[in-house]
Amino acid sequence: MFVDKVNIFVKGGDGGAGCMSFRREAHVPKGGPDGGDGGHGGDVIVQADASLSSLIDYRFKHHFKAQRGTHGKGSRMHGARGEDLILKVPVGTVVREYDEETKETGEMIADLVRDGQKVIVMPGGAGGRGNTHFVTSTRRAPAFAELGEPAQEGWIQLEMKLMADAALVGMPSAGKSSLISKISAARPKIGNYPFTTLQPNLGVAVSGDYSFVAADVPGLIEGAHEGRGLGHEFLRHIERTALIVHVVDLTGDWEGRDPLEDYEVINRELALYADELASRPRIVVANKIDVPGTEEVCEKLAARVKADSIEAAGGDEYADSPFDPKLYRISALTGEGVEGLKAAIAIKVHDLREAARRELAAQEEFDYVWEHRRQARDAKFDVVRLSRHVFRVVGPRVERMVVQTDFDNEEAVAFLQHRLKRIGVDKALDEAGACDGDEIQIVGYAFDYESTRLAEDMFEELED
Ligand SMILES: Nc1nc2c(ncn2[C@@H]2O[C@H](COP(=O)(O)OP(=O)(O)OP(=O)(O)O)[C@@H](O)[C@H]2O)c(=O)[nH]1
Ligand SMILES: [Mg+2]
Repeated sequence: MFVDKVNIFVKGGDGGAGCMSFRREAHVPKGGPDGGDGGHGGDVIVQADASLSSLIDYRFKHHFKAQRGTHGKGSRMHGARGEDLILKVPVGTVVREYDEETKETGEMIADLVRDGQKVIVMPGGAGGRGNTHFVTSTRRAPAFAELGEPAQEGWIQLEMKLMADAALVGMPSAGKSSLISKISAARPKIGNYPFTTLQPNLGVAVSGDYSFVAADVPGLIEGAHEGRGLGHEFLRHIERTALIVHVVDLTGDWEGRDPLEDYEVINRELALYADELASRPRIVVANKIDVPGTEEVCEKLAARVKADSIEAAGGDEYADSPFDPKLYRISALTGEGVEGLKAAIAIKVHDLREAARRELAAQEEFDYVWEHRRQARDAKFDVVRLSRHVFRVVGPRVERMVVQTDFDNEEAVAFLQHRLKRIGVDKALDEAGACDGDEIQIVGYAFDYESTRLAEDMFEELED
C-alpha cells in the first residue's frame, strides 16, 4: 500500500503540579516555604528518518501522547520532566495543522527534507511552580502553589511527498516506464496501452560519480490539473522534484496524436497546476527514434525546445535558462542515446542540489517562524459578551492560567487575579463594557468582575 497522507491526534505531556510545603526542622518554629516545582511535560516531536519510506506506521494508530511531568515535593524536590514522544516519519514529510471538524488543513508547521530534521508539534505543559516562587516582601509564607500546565493537543496532518530528483512526465505510453527501467534497477510494468503505470515508481540511476533518484509517474493528459485521468494525484508528487524530464513520444502513438501538440499539452498542464512548475528546470526527451519516419517531427520539436529555452531566459540566447536547449533523442527500446541523457540528468541534478543546499539555511528559520506565530496565537484572547451582564473570556493561555489554579486556596485565586490583570484581561473587559458585579466566565468557571478603574480614576483626579 502506498500511504502518503495521514491525520493524527497529538498531545503533549501535562506539567506536574508545584508543591506547597514549609520546612520542618527541630528547633526552628516556623520554617520557610520549600515546595518544589512540578516537572515539565514531554513534547511531541516529529522527526525525519531516512530509513523509513512510508507513513504506514500511522495507518492504524492515530493518537499519540507524550509523558506527563511528575509533581514537585517538599524540601525543594522538583518533579521529573516527562519523556518526549518522537514520531519518526520519512524524509520528505510535510507537517501541517489540521482541523478535524472542518477537515481542513491549517498552517504548515514544517517541511522535513533532511534526515534527522525535527520539529516540536505539540509542546508539553510547564510544571507548576512550588510555593518558594511566590515569596514577596509582603508575602513571606505563600500557602499556595501552581497546578501543572495542561498540555496542548490537536490534530496534525503528515503528508509524504515523493522525494525524487527527477520526475519523468509525459503522455500515456510515451515510454517513461521503459526509460526508467533502462537507467535504473526499477522494473515497472510496461505496456502498449495507456495508463499502464498507476502509481509512481522510483529508481536510482548511477552515472559516473553521480547518482539521482528518478520517478516514473503515471501519464498525464489534457485536463490533468483539474483531476482528469490519474494526473492530479501525481502532479502533487512532481511538486518537489528538482528537475522535470519531459518524455515526448515521437510516434504520437496513442490516439494518433501529434508529438508537438503533446509537448504543448503537458507544458500547459504543468503550468495550470502551479505556476512554478512551468518554470521548473526541464529536460526534453524525444523517445522512439528507432521508429522509421520520425525524423521530421523530431527536427521540429528540437527547434521548439530551443526556442522555449531562449524565451525562458528572457530572449537571450547566451543567458542561463532553466530549460535545457538541447532535445535528447533516444530510444528507450534499443537504448540508443540513453547513456548521454542519463549523464545530462545526473549533472543537472547535481547542480540543482548544490543550489538547494545553499537555500537550506533559510528553511531552518521556517520552523522557528511557525513556533513564533503559534505562541502569539496562544497568548491572544477574546472577550465575548454573552448578555448584558455576562462576559466570556476565551484564549488558550488565559484558559490554562485558570485551569492551573487551585480554587480551594484563596491565595492562589488572588494570584490568578493578579496574573489576569497583568496580561490585560481586566482592561479588555473594561473596554468591552463590563461593570462591577458582572459575571465573567473562563473555561468552566464563573467570576465576579470587580472594576479597578474607579479607584484609579479618582487617584488621577487627585493628582491633577
Ligand atoms: N519502438 C519503440 N517503442 C517503445 C519505446 N519506448 C517505449 N516503447 C513502447 O511504448 C509502449 C509504452 O511504453 P511504457 O514505457 O509503458 O510507456 P509509459 O510512458 O510508461 O506509459 P504509461 O505508464 O501508460 O503512462 C510499450 O509498448 C513500449 O514497449 C521506444 O523507444 N521505441
Ligand atoms: Mg508507465
